Amino acid sequence: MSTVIEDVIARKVFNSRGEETIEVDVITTSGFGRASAPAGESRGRAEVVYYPQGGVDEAIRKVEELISPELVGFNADFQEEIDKTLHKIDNTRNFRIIGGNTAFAVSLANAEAAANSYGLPLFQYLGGYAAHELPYPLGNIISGGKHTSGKSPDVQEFLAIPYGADSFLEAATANVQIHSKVKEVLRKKDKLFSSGRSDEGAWVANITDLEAFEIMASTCEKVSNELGFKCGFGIDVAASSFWNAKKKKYVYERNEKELGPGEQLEFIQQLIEKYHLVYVEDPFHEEDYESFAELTKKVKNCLICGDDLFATNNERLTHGIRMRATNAIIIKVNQVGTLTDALDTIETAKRAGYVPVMSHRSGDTCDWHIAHLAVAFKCPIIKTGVVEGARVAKINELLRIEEFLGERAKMAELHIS
Ligand code: 2PG
Ligand code: MG
Repeated sequence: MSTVIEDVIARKVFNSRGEETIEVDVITTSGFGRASAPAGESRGRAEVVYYPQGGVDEAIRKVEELISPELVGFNADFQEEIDKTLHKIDNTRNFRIIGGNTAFAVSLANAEAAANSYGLPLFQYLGGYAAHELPYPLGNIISGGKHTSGKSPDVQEFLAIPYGADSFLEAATANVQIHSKVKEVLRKKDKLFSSGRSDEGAWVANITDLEAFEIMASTCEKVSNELGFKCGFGIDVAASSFWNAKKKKYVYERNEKELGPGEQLEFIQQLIEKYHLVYVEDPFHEEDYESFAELTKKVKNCLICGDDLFATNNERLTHGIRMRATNAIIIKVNQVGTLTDALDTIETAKRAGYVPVMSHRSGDTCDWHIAHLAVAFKCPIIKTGVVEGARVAKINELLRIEEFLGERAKMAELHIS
């Protein structure tokens, strides 16, 4: 078998939001890999630039004229070399010449091509024999914030996590049940509810933040009791999207309140205590490391996670670790561009005892790569929605991985309570 790259081909496809995105095929002498890039709606400011000027068309041109000629002849299993070469071709800090999503698609397609050349599933190629732990699925149940419009909550995501499940199948089943029971509650609560769902497949309803908390708490408890294991819940506040830097306030427009940083901290702490939240992502805006650190110090049994805060960037994470800002980090490969960059960040996180959470984007494709990355890199949690095609693609792939591993499959170590 040979992993020598023979061709790199790029094309335009669409993501689940209907936006144009780039898809790349990497063809080796004995194998083939394909990857398409996702896109965020609530993006961190420290994320790389997705596309060069000229958008996806220009990105495709860059693959044809610059990237493909350079990579043909390389061995696909030299992932680090390939990713370094992408940086060299681009030669900027934020991939603005070739586009971060271009780098992402090439990098992931290459990893898959290498795995495929060896006849291995991607998670085994990347993680080896030791990769046999399944992540807990963190699933979006109710949407708000930038992922919706109208009178829905200001908090962007209300997320279930069945952390007491013994298998991935059990966990995924719990999330589906929570999702469907919440629909019934929303039907009764919101007379205008028409079963609308956001890009991530979570419900969009005319309710306040506090109503969403109540609904999540009672539904998760009900499903926990029915299934006989713990189903907790958490939130992605995505606070950067409603931080008003001029006023120095978090403006909860739909709930008609404004909170200063101190009040925000108190509010979040109360929510964690009252609802026993086990996961809180981006409770403060993306430059406020201090408030993150203060909250992390104050709460117990809750993951405080940085998404926009870190943007999967190793330097930002290193700064955060020095400040003891959080105890978890969202990993979105397209926030940094390449697999190697993302792996560096995951390794830094693990050395500090931070929980890496592998994540989809709100605009995603039916690619399943992150399912493999979560297992390969031992991320104890995967955030990838509950229903909707692009989400189910990852969930179903994890079910296949669990089946493939057979008796060796076990759930990841995750201590939240
Ligand atoms: C987030 C994500 C995914 P987006 O904020 O965590 O849920 O949203 O992809 O829009 O950044
Ligand atoms: Mg987020």
